[in-house]
Amino acid sequence: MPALNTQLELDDIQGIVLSGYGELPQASFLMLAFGDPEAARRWLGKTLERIDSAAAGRPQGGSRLHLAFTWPGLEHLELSWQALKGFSREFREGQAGSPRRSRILGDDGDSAPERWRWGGPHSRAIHALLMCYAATTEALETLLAEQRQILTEAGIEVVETLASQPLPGGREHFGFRDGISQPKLAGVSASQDKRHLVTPGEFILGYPNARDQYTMRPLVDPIEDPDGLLPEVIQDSDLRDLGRNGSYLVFRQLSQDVHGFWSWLDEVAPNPEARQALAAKMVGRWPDGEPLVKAPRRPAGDGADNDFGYHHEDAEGLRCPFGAHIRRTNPRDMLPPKPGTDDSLEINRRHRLLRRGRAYGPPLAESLAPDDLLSAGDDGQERGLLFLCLNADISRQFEFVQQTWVNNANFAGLHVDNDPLIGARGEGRATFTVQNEPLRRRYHDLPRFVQVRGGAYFFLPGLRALRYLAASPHRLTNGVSAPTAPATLLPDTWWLQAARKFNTAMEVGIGITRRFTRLRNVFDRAFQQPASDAVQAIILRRRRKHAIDADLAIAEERQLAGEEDVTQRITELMSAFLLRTYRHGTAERAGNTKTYGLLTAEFEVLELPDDLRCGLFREPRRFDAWVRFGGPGPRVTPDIRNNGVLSLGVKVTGVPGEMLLDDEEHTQDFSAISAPTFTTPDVYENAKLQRLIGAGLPVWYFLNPFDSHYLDMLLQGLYAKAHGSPFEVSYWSCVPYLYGKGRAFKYRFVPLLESQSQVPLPAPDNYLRLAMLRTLAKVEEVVFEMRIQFQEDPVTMPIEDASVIWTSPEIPVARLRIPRQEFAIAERDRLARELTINPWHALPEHRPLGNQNRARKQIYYETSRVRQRINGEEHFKP
Ligand code: N7H
Repeated sequence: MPALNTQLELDDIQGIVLSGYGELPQASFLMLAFGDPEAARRWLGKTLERIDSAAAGRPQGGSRLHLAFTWPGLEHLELSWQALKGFSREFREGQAGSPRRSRILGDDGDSAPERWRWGGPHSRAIHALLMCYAATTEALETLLAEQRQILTEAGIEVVETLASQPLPGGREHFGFRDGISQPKLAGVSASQDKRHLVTPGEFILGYPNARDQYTMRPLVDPIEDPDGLLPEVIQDSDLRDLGRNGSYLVFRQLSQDVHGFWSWLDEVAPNPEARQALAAKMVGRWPDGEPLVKAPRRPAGDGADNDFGYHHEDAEGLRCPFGAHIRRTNPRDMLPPKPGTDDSLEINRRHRLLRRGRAYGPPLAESLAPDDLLSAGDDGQERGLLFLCLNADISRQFEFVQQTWVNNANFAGLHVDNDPLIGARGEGRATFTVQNEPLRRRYHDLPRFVQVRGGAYFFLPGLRALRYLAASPHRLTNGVSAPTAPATLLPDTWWLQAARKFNTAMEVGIGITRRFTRLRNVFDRAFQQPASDAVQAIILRRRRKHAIDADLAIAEERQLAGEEDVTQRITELMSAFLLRTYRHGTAERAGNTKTYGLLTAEFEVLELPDDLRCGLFREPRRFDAWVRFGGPGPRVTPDIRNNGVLSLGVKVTGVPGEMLLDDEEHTQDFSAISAPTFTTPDVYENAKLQRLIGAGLPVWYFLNPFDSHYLDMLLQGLYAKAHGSPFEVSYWSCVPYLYGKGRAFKYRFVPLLESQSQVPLPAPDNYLRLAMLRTLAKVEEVVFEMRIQFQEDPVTMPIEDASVIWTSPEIPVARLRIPRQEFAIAERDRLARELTINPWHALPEHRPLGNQNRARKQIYYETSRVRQRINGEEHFKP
């Protein structure tokens, strides 16, 4: 067995992991929903002081508190995306998270999550579990009153209180002694019994597991833990370990039909002795806990012994049936292919559970004796087990036990049975087989005795991890305004879920239309211009009617109220998105995310008439330049699934003169997209869009009838499509720039390439890059003409509104020549990630104008720094 000598950090492990707190028989479990994340963190900071570690030893009376979180809870505490992603899939998905999960667990019929009282798809989201233990009812009352008060003050709602009720003699409601058999933690327990000895890494994260490997757990980049709160990863890595000393906690409220159980037994058994014996066969132990393997016929009174195996003592199941509850849930040494050997025990060791359950509800009969339970009749009261268990890998441990052992009809050579006590019954009823000589005996029509009423998966962090969760999330921006609420702050109501589904459906729908590219091209030739003119006419009518911006001179800007706050908020949203999304070394841009290619080029200023000779265009000459062709964000997707708007970034180098930004010298950048209007008319609307992107609802931005952007949507829709090649698209600046004193211009890069590439179907993920490669293999150079147009009227050609297309004539001023070259290489892609295109890398003569340009100064600057920081890169100066 590996790693027996692993030294556990007891002072960092929550006490409940190492002990079931038999000394504290009173317990209550509070399911919590957070309000404001900041308040929740403050509450956590205070509460964690009350949580005892395993180093505190077993409790001597008094009370104890422990804390665990669901994945939505951790998200709500604004844990970074990188850390959130590190949790196991089943934990992220949740116990009721998918039909597949419910099938694995056997949660169907009355036990289906839709019917759960809590934790189901229709109930309030649960963020955390506060576990309260006490020696006496009074002590528990006091503890609960005090905790409720603190919770109320922190704006935290108690969604559900699950009060346990201890039963006499350590029994559970069917009348059997429970909690006898537990795995023993190697290095902690004195036991040398290899049937029970298990390496702690099977229950506690951050230690080697039974395979001598580290179970998957959340790790975070050191930049996200600037105060060094978390332990370092033991393996060879510079990451910090958020999982270490934590454990996954499975919680299920299992109601027991005690009357149903004993009356079913009464029907099939001829007398009280036979009734009790059959019940014992179902459990695998006599009511007092004595194992059938040791005392098969009747209790010998030797007590709740756990020192037995199955293969050598009872290979045929004649003493304890194969299908008995304890034989299914812990088959010990009977597992194939080599039952009875250490190998068999080793396999078994990968599926152990540390049980921490407690009974709830009043006993049907005080004595819990079978005869009394039967004669008590049905009192209609709810009772059962608050099943809690700890494990390092929910899928390999708890879910495996449920699926492969408890609910598996083919367990141990059986074919129609499942766990007689706790098994799911599907549509019908189950069978229970009792091996016997000369013939086995089969019992039919077992109803479901145990139903699921609620459930959730929790993460029970180590104490340092709790401290980390309580600390404010590390912000990279200098924080004037509070960041807007993350998506999960929106109540997870049915309509929001429906809206998300609608959003996805719309995106899928748009994606499908992308596949009809020829039809689309025909449509564009006929309607793109007239439709765009019509939309523009509507926008202009409104502008003229209200004489919007009529008071401004040509090239004059207007500062909008609150513009800086909004800009700050967008910057923070985007920075947070980057931090959440990317691991070290992989961060991409928050917008214009995918790089189709970064190429070298020549920027050739044309011979111009005197009145156009200004700034970069002062004299005809050639500059070296970089050109980046990119796709929309915020994620890197297959090209056919992008939103159909491509982008162009040009960085002209060696430009003489003082520049507006000082992080680079002598670079004049241009940036443009494949639509003449920008997605949002101004920063206010942009902030709304960013927020809805965060909530997974970008489509709502356009369709919300109370705050619609139909016209913007139409304009975007007219130009957004599956393009054949980035070399064959026009790119518009959308927003204006200064052209020397008193003049404002917009520009467009127009492709001079004749060819028209088709979108290949099915489209390879990077078909746009492939199209560029194909072109550069054929032609010596690809040329774009840069054309500019001047503002002629402040109302119909506004500076502050990017949804208006200017109609003044276009004048060619430069050519962008891209020679044949090899660009699809790793080095270029790395460079593309480092390169920052910022319209403020500009000569003062070409100062960016308008609110969205003003916002871009900060947004581009800060998010590129965040990106570079995540990637551990310096700012790249071309
Ligand atoms: Fe079980 N019961 O009272 O009948 N369980 N259990 N359980 N159970 C055990 O050996 C019971 C449930 C395990 O190591 C005993 O400690 C009831 C679930 C495991 O030999 C009794 C419910 C799961 C063991 C019960 C219930 C398990 C075990 C004997 C539901 C996991 C240890 C006492 C209401 C998926 C086996 C003992 C071993 C023992 C009962 C649920 C697992 C009496 C009533 C959901 C691993």
